[in-house]
Amino acid sequence: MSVIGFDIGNENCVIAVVKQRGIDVLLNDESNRETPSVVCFGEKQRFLGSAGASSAMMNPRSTVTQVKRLIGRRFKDPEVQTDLKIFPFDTSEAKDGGILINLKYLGETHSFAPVQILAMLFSHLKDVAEKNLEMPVVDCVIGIPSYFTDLQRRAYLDAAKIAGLKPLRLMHDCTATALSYGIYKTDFSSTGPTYVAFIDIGHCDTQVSIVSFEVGHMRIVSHAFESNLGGRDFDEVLFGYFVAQFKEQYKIDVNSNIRACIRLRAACEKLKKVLSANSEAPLNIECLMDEKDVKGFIKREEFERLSSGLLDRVGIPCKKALADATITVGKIHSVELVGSGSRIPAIAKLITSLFGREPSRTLNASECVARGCALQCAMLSPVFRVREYDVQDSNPFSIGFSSDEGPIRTPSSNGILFPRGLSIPSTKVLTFQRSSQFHLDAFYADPNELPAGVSSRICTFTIGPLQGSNSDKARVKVKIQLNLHGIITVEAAMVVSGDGDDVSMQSPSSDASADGSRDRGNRRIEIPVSETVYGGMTMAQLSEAHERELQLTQQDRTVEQAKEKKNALESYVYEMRNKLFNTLRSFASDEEREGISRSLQETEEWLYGDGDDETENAYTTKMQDLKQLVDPVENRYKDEEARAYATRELLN
Ligand code: ATP
Ligand code: K
Ligand code: MG
Repeated sequence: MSVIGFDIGNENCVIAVVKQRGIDVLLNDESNRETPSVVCFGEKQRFLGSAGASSAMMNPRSTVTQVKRLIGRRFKDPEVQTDLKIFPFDTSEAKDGGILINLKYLGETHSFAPVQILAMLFSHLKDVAEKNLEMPVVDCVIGIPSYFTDLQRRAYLDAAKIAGLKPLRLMHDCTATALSYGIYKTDFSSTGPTYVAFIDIGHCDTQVSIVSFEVGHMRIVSHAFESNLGGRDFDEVLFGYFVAQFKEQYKIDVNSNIRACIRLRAACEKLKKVLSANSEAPLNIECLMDEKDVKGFIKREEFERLSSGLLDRVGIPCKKALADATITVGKIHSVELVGSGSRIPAIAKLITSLFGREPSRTLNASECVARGCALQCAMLSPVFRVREYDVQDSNPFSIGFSSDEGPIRTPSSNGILFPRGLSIPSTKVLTFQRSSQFHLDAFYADPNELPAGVSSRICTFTIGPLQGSNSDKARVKVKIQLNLHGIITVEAAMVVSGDGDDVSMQSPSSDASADGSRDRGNRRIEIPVSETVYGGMTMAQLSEAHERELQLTQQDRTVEQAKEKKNALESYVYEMRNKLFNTLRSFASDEEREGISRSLQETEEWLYGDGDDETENAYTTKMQDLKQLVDPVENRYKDEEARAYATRELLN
């Protein structure tokens, strides 16, 4: 069993694996360490990852990128609407308020939920990993942004399940990075914690965590984020600049042409990268639109001036993380800058002025999340031995509960059952006095902590019916967990009866440590619990999606196999034509040679005509027909070869 870490980025995915001698990053089909997060629907098959990126321009409207932005979100969410404006694919609102992505595939329009598209990406990465390792990949740890809501986390688990993966943990990106930083370090002070700031600037977001390290132990002190600020926003600055310039200079409106938009955006991203290493850069696109070639040019200074607003915003989560950690800049031992979006030189400058020291680049900026996830996977997997290391993550958003009788107030925590900053995982036990089935609602208690537009509802648990209680009011204990993925679940609910000792009788109350030992002498009967997640998938939908994914994979395989057989037939035609006039020449009669030659010619013509796009079976049949003619000649040649060999052996 392998232990794998996945970093699923908006732009790139990375797969890491723990081996006996260390952590490896796996290469994809094109021998790259990063795989584009692209799912593209061609006319007859899907193209995933690198293949998706290469096919994107041919299928601009049926290529999905940045699906992570849409996962577990509502169509009407203003942030989603802003994103959808720049995505070239068609979308609509699903019945449950979610998002549907509508794509042309096999001559028809098909609709997929973002979770299904994400599953396709997972399934591709799983495939890449399995090919590499030559063994099944199931257990894994997946990196997620710390600002992901309960629903987004559940959607990740659903996508993983559809793809046949089993995440042992969804791990916050910066936590994974911090783990890959801390586990091998032995030079931490033994007199107190060492504080390190991790700043991850990706394609779409910026995340900051302050982490305290002690020997054998790390603890996340604070998380902060800006969910709408990443490399992509810098591309948009350049994009806007050139759209305006080209409107004036070439009288073209790039925004009116999807293909031109995609090409200009891609060119701007390249330009941005060039500007990271050079003080100026040119932009040239042939035939951008209206048959016009365009030329542009920008200096780094100008780019920095245009993006000064974005640069200022990078500082906001950094300051917030420090404030939440209640430590001053002076206490920070080092600032680790990761994520490829951070390669813009002006960003490092800004961080330097903010923290009063240059950021370090100790870690591999694009691989650290996947590496940390792989390490965590090894730590959680029973089949692997890793050095003892304690990772304590922190709850990003305060979570409260209410029941049919109103908000649940606990004496200690001001109505909030799982406060922000609480360690993950955590368990709480609530006690109620009830005579029948009841509901518990989980919700985010402080909208100010959440990304804009996110609903505060999490889910509703139905507790009961209450069996085994013969009194009017039964004592019901509900054990609630903020689990390792950062998801709220009810672990168990039970009716407790008897005169045994119980400290949490006041109804309702919270008591994190109430468990069996306190209830000696009591009888406990477990009662059913069901959950309703708003916008989540039901078991039936999940298994339907799984079936669908299998069909799509089968279709891709069918098309791929036909292509392979076609290639084989093509090579056979060329090889035999060559052999027929060389090695095989003296083994065929004139008549045979003519017949074979004619068949080879016909097959070639067929391949470029009617047979250009045929089934696997059609190519196999053609191959068999050819072989029937060629094999007797080839066999004569082989027999002769064998005879000659035997004679040589005899003589020696
Ligand atoms: P996210 O974390 O938002 O999900 P991601 O993990 O895919 O996305 P990264 O791979 O860390 O993101 O970073 C991708 C971003 O980095 C892109 O915007 C890309 O243009 C940018 N980038 C890559 N190389 C450079 C460079 N040399 N200079 C500037 N930006 C760069
Ligand atoms: K990445
Ligand atoms: Mg990232």
